[in-house]
Amino acid sequence: MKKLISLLNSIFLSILSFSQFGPQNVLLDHSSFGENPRSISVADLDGDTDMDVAVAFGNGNEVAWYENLGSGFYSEKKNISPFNLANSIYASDLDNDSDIDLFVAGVYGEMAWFENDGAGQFNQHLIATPPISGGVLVRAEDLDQDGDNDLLATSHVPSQVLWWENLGSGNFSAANIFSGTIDYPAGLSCADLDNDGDADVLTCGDQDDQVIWFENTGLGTLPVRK
Ligand SMILES: [Ca+2]
Ligand SMILES: [Ca+2]
Ligand SMILES: [Ca+2]
Ligand SMILES: [Ca+2]
Repeated sequence: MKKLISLLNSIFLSILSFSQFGPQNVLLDHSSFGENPRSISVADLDGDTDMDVAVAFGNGNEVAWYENLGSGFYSEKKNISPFNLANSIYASDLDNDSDIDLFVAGVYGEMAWFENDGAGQFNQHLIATPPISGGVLVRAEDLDQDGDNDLLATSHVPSQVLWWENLGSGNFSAANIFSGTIDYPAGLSCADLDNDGDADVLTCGDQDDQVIWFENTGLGTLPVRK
């Protein structure tokens, strides 16, 4: 029995050792300059199979990325574009050409997607938004299951969850607003929560202590709050 316990202990410890982390590595250390990085998203932005890092800078008023140089070493910051009070960034292929584009929102609701030329050079396209502001968060997911990634956002004022259908060729519909309300949505995530094959949407209320999800009810219909 003692041998068995000892064996189990050593297996447990060896599993633990695989999940430990080394010291932190620094991509950016310009804290004295107040660039205020607020959001990150990781994807292969230059198509060389390694993971690069895109960053939204709030007070820096810009979006930028860091190229993975291999083995976890990163380039200096590569500027993509000025962006007023950039608050949230999400990497996803938005024009279905197999390279990873960027979806960005500012604190006051400005939104744009940045078309990747495949090598990490980006071209900005503005997205028409209703008057939303305050801690805007963004994400992209194929909500209507037509093979392209649609856009999602939350805003504080008014407190809303919204989505834009991807119409193809880099065009998006007007904003659709989810039914139901939540006070100051402060998180945004997607996953198939009811195992019916489509992506559902989760958020949480900063001011009303709620974590909720919206069931995706299928093609062309608004999700239903759970
Ligand atoms: Ca890369
Ligand atoms: Ca693309
Ligand atoms: Ca879609
Ligand atoms: Ca589902």
